[in-house]
Amino acid sequence: VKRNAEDVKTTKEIKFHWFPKKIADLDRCHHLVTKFDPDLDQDHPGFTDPVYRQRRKMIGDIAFGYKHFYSVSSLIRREVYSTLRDLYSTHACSEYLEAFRLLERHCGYSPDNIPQLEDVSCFLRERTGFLLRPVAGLLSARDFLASLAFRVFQCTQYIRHASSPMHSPEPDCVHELLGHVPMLADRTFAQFSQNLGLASLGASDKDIEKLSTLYWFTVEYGLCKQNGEVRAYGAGLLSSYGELVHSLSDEPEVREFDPETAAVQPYQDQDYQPVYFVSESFSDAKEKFRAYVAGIKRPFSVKYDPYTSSVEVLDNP
Ligand code: HBI
Ligand code: FE
Repeated sequence: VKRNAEDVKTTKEIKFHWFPKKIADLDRCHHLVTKFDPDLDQDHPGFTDPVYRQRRKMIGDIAFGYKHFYSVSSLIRREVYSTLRDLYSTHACSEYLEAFRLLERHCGYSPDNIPQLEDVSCFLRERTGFLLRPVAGLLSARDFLASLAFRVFQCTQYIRHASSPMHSPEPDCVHELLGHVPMLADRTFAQFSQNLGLASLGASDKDIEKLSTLYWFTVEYGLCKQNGEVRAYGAGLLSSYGELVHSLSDEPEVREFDPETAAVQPYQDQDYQPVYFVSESFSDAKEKFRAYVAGIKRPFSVKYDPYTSSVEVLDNP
């Protein structure tokens, strides 16, 4: 057992061991004893089995790398959560608001808590069959879109840097949990997301680029009409106080959603969007998207089988 010199402190003449003062300090309580270790103990049944020892090492590394999740991020989180929450009732679409209420009631959404990925994933599975899986950062558009085909959303788990609580250049757990998750709990929106994913499978680089731009102007920055008002449903808007306000002000240009146009509209990932697209409803967006996809050329078509979570590839006649 290795201990650092600083682990033994001195007060007056009495020496005492360092000990954990808060739950996150348990990250430092990770010293293993070497007894019964499959790498070191020749009598261990796995000692002569390199495959077993390799697997144990992998599992062990995950445990060693584990960090207590809440403490560092809860302050940033409280500030962002409360600030955004105040805007939702006037800026978010009704589908978002309904899911958000449920997430607060059943899933540990609150200013002081970061819910566990697994709890949120179970919630989504019951609502729409979407699952969350952890991802380490920004994925290629092709890989990211492909996962949507299986109703899997690749979800980052780290939080933005504390020096910039209201903005993150890359997706972080605030963006995923406050932006994407509530919308993925809506059936029509979930189907729309999966359709985007299915359209991307095996598509040309050029079509991936277009689908990715469509994703940008709908899933990330989409607006929709509700009871004569314009509301936000895009995750990039619902997770950014500044842009959420900007998008519903009279500064930006707002156009009617049309996939052909949105797929080639240049977009801005460094600043607020100058242009947004507004849909009549999700069903309307879904139908328009269906027509758009029919125009994408692939030498095959795909059919999703929900019983086996797999796609069937059919050759075009
Ligand atoms: N990767 N992890 C992650 N999260 C996203 O939201 C994401 C991504 N890669 C690409 C992407 N989004 C979009 O910009 C589209 O290209 C699909
Ligand atoms: Fe996103």
